[in-house]
Amino acid sequence: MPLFIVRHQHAPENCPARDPAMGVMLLNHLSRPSAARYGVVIKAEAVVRGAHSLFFIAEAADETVLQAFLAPFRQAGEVEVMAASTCAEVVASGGCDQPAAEVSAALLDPADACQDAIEAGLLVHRAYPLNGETSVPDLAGGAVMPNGRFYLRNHFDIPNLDGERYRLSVGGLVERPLSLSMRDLHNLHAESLVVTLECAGNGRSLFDPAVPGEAWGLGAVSTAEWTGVPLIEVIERAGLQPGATQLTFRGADGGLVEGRDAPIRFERGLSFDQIRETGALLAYEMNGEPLSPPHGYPLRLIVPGWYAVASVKWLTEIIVTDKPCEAHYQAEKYWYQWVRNGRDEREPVTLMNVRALIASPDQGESLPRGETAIRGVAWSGAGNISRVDVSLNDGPWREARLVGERRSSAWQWWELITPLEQTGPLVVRARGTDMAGRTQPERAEWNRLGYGNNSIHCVTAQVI
Ligand SMILES: Nc1nc2c(c(=O)[nH]1)N[C@H]1C(S)=C(S)[C@@H](COP(=O)(O)O)O[C@H]1N2
Ligand SMILES: [Mo]
Repeated sequence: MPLFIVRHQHAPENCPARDPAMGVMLLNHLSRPSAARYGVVIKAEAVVRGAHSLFFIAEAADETVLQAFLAPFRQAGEVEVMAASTCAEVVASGGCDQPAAEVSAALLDPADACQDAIEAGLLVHRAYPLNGETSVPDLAGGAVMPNGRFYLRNHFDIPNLDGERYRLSVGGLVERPLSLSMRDLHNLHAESLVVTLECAGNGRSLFDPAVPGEAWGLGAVSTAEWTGVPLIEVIERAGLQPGATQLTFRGADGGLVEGRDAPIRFERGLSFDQIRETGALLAYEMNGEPLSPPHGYPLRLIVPGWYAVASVKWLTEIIVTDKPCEAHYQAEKYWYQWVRNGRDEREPVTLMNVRALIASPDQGESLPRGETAIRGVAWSGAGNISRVDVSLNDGPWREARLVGERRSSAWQWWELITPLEQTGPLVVRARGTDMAGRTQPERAEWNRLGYGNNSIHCVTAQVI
């Protein structure tokens, strides 16, 4: 509903509140239930002290509806009605002087999505497309991340799909093309997997020299329990034609991108071997709830172990082919591009690098002397975490304790309890190692698009 700011001003000698009966009448008129009878929603109201002016913020279907409600205030003085926007709307539309963007029913209102993300505690980087990261201390919550605080990475507007009318189509080199409703998918064998998703650009802002792209800090990572249908089962139902080796996954979102003339859809590809190795899932639930629109409602792919770009949201089509996918986000983005010995080298972004993050203490936090717990999470796409080592003030690496269940494809909790005797700065570093024997470098190798930054995390706290 449209938003308005109303200002009511009266002459000091006519202050209606001086007359108790009149004051109470206006107070009742302004109450939520009374406003609701006029079709007006009052968000907040306040009087400027000593200035005989009242402001309030209200929603109404249009200005006429609001004006009808305002009659008693017009009798008591003047009334001014100003069309207004929420702060999120102004940011999403690109400034105070920009008209509010018209949002088609097929899309989620970007201002609402942004407002929800901010209220849930995400650190929003951009309102359009909506990108926000989880705060690093929040990584040390429960075993999974609450859905509202799970980071968000979008390349385009967020589709607002209708789950009732939704169909997943499976076509291309198959024997029986499929068109599956959500009900069909719910009737197939369901599986739940706890999987950590990390954006390949997580930590990008820490590359030096700076690289283009979303300037993520370290919170573009979160873990959830995903429920859905193993992808391989759906593919087996469709049956493969000879020569079929590859899959393209197409999302409902799209738009214009650099280097392509026509609008594209968000697409990624995997080979059959890759879907078998990863145990990819067609997920419809996140932590026991239906996916929310920003996380891919009603269906997304989850590719355990891979950087999250592979986990296509709002999945509407699976196309079986005999050639690798050549989509923009497959062929032009998500490649490591290194300059090694003066020569260009490149490699596609696939499995997540091994990485440990320190959730507590937080950067700049003050810690009392005495025993303290250094805590965090660690994960790798290539296997379980085998150890996490912690170093304090450049001292020797000490092995932290791994806490909780060991799950492949989900982060591992770790902690080190240690006494802090000296006051002053405390430099904490943490380094993860996985079962495949991979460990973290002091400084990850710089690459043009800023992917896979798994430099050792370092936090400086103060012991007081
Ligand atoms: N359809 C679609 N799927 C997508 C994306 C997207 O923009 N569109 N972004 C990808 C990237 S780069 C990441 S990091 C993850 C983010 O998932 P989340 O927003 O649920 O955290 O979704 C991936 N899947
Ligand atoms: Mo990403």
